[in-house]
Amino acid sequence: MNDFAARMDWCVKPFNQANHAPVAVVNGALSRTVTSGQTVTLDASGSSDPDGNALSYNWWRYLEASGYKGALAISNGAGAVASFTAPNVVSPQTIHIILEVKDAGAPNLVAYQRVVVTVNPAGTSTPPQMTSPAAGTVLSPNQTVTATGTGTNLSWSIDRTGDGLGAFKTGTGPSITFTVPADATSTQTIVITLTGSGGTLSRSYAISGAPATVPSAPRNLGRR
Ligand SMILES: [Ca+2]
Repeated sequence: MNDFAARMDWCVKPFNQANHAPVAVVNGALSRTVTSGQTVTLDASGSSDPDGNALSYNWWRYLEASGYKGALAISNGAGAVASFTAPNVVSPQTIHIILEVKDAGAPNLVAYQRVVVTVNPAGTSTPPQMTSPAAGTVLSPNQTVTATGTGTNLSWSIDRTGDGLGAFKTGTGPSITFTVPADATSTQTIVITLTGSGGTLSRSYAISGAPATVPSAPRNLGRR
């Protein structure tokens, strides 16, 4: 009703005597992703009013729209800058926060914004991804291969199956370079295992039949 009353005032009063709605501004993204335990800052200090009215603020959770229904304490919820601690969740959950900015005009007018916060469980990260070599790549004996991946705290383990040995190369970081064993055969595979904070990923690569480089031993030895 206040909107309607204000509109009636616009018809009969000059601009400087009618009240106009404030402008609600949220500093930062309206859609955010955080981790449990992280502090989420809600900052509406950039809000304004065309009439220069004093502003009052109210931050509240829109429970019906929120996936997370548990307890949530918004600190300084009646201030321009409020905050809350992202709650513990076991799977990603959304929290919808509504900002109400009310002016001190007559009649009072209110403007709104919505911030959608997605809370991810603590202790999980994005699963690692292997960007090269592409799945299905066939490797050759003696070939130098650089494997690359994305994720956090990456470590690598390169194994040739069928040789009864463990990994022939290990390393850490976003990439690793190794050489396919010269005596690798097509009955074996190269298994690249990438481990990161978010999980472990293994991929097998076939080995082509013929060695890329012929071993340097004289070939006529043993001939009869
Ligand atoms: Ca106003």
